[in-house]
Amino acid sequence: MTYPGADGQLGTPDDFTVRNQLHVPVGRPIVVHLSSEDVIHSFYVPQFRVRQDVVPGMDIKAWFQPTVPGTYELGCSQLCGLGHYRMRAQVYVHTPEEYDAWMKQAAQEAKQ
Ligand SMILES: [Cu+2]
Repeated sequence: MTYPGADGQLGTPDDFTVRNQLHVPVGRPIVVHLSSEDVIHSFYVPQFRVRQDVVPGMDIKAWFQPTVPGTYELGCSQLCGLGHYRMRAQVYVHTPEEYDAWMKQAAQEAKQ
């Protein structure tokens, strides 16, 4: 997952990447930009009722607004190849204060 960093803009030098963890603040609309380097995958968070195919060569956006802090499962719902079974991650929905603290720490760690 690539995060926009302090400036809130993707594609700038302060972007940073965290493997298999999607951290978001509660109560705000979240837009994810989905892209694939190989085959069709599918972004799926069952508890949010959000599913969007991810197609090579396309920048596809999906959005959701988490309402309850907690940890949720994110999986690929498209049989995409031999590694499909391990295409999973966690969505961490934080309070705004927790999210700000996480963002600050993750951005700092990414710089090192
Ligand atoms: Cu898959």
